[in-house]
Amino acid sequence: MRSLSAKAICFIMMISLCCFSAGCDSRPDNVKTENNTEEDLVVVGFSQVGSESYWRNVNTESMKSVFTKENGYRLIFEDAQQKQTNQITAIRSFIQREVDYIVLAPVTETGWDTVLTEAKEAGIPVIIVDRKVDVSDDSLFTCWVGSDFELEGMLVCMWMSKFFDLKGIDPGDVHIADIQGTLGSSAQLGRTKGFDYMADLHGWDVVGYAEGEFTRSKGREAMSEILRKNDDVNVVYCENDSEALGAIEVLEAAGKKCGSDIAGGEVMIVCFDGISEEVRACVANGKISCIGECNPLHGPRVASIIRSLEAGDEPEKYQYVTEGIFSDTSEIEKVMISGQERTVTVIRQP
Ligand code: GZL
Repeated sequence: MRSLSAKAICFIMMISLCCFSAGCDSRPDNVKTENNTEEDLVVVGFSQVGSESYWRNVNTESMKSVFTKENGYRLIFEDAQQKQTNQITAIRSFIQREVDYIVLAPVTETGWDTVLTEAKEAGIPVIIVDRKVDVSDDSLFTCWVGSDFELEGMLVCMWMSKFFDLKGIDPGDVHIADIQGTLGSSAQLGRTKGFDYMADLHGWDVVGYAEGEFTRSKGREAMSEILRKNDDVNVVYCENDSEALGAIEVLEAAGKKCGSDIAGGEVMIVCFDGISEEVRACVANGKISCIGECNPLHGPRVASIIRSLEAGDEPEKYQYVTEGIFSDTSEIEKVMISGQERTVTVIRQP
């Protein structure tokens, strides 16, 4: 996957850091003083989902840029290539190596009780990042930090609802499909739940679902599958950036135009993350109408949790990051749902 340019990372850090909720303290990321010797270092074993998306790459870079020797850490990084079995193996190796902390970005929610019990019995605190784990006993992990995925989904759908009202589009004329993320992951479960609730509430015609696994290639396959069954689809709800880019390729190859003018025959694309320059350019040129921000910069927050634990404090168990909405039009300035209001950030062609 093309690496991110410095400009893209600066943009992401600017947008994402200004959206961090108050919970992230302003202390430096280092946990030890300078000239750390090997035995002084805090050893962190990090099991990452994989490298399936732009979001994931920035998330990995955020963790690696914080957990450095200069900051007093030794990071053991394991990429699971989106397989839970690889994550379980990685956690067991961290236990064998007697790391000080285990950080897990779980690929899906279930199947963690046994290995997290082993970590608990070894006395190693586990911090969950990004997606959640569904375990019988929440003492199996110390903290979780990540996004409210259902809220992300509802905010994007509320933006669409406001847009359709503004344009006089009848809800029954909205023929919408959902390209889902990795089935069983919190991001997919939450974004799909938000979509289902809002589509039902507004009376949209849901023409189908297809699994996109949060990747561009599977996003292409999913869009092709949807088009084969429903050529009248005029809105595509993609559960991440990479899927949206794949869907746009397929729609354009089929002679369709991606854009907000669904009354004029265009196909509206909405998605989540807002990480890649390519996706931001699609918003600026109108191919993508709205993006639900998904904040990838978990490194500083996890470091803050570890510093608290090192100091003998008890950090908040569940830490949600605050996220916004990006769109190509200034016609909708704010979106409100479930008591949560967000100001829309307008991305235009520079
Ligand atoms: C969301 C994260 C999702 C991103 C995708 O926090 O779990 O996984 O939205 C990534 O891009 O693959």
